[in-house]
Amino acid sequence: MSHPEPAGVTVLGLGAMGSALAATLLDAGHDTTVWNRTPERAAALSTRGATAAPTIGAAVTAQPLVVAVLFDHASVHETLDPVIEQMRGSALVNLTTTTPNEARELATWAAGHGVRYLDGAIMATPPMIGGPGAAILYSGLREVFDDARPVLDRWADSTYDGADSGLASLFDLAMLSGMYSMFAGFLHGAAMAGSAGMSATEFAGRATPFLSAMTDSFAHFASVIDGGDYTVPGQQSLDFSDLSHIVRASEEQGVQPVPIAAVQELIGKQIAAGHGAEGFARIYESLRADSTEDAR
Ligand code: FVH
Repeated sequence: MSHPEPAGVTVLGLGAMGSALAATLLDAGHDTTVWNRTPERAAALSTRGATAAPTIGAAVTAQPLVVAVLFDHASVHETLDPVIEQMRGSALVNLTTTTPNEARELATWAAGHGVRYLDGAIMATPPMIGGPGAAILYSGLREVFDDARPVLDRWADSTYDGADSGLASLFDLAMLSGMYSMFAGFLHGAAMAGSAGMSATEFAGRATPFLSAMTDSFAHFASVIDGGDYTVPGQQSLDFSDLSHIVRASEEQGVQPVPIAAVQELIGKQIAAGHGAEGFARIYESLRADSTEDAR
């Protein structure tokens, strides 16, 4: 049985992430063309077998699949605006972090020049690329996802989230929002314990098992939200969840209560609107996009 040749790919942007993606392709035998605004950054990959394109025009015409791993939305336009007409008929997979609307703008712009666009959001650090635990979300043209799948799967677990090009970015940033809020909560706790002399290392050792166990609550909150009934039995009520004592304790210790005060504010609004007997998950109603709540 014959196996198809690994597809040729151009990688634009050789920062930490672009270099990791290109190196993984080279290791897997793909014909890989690379380009970077600062050309010196292509040297290490050239040694490993990549072709360093001398110009952006040469880069985008060298292969039928072009992958952009640049800094931000503006840098994608700055790089590709001058050569977009040369890309007519190509597929562009953009792994540069953007907002959902920026991704949609790029999809419309690309389509206007006959370029088939797929947006991607990387949920991994550069050393994770090509190994277990790496995930990349995609949205946009399904045909690009399907055609490029043998390339995409070299890097990470690939998930297609739909035709709306903004969805990969949206789901990525939603998860990062959860992550950073959790990190801020941990750091606030470390500052509270630190006010009594506990090292952050000791606090991390003690907090990690507790916080990990608490993530089991996500599924319970989710079923209450999706069921739309915050009065179902077995929930911790908003009245019971009053966090003003944690805010006070933080202030007493001279620690800024900002992260926990933000949560307490959401709880307080729901209680003031008459929902104190309902479950903690009800603060979702203050946050969600199409909320008509007075407790916003
Ligand atoms: N590194 C990570 O852990 C995260 C994981 C999640 C996804 N991000 C996003 O991936 C994009 C690239 O990230 P990176 O880590 O490779 O970033 P840098 O090492 O800073 O490299 C940036 C590259 O972008 C080039 N660049 C910047 N501005 C421009 C521009 N105006 N025109 C052309 N190229 C530009 C830069 O080139 P140079 O400075 O070497 O000349 C680098 O190649 C990013 O969206 C992350 O959010 C990574």
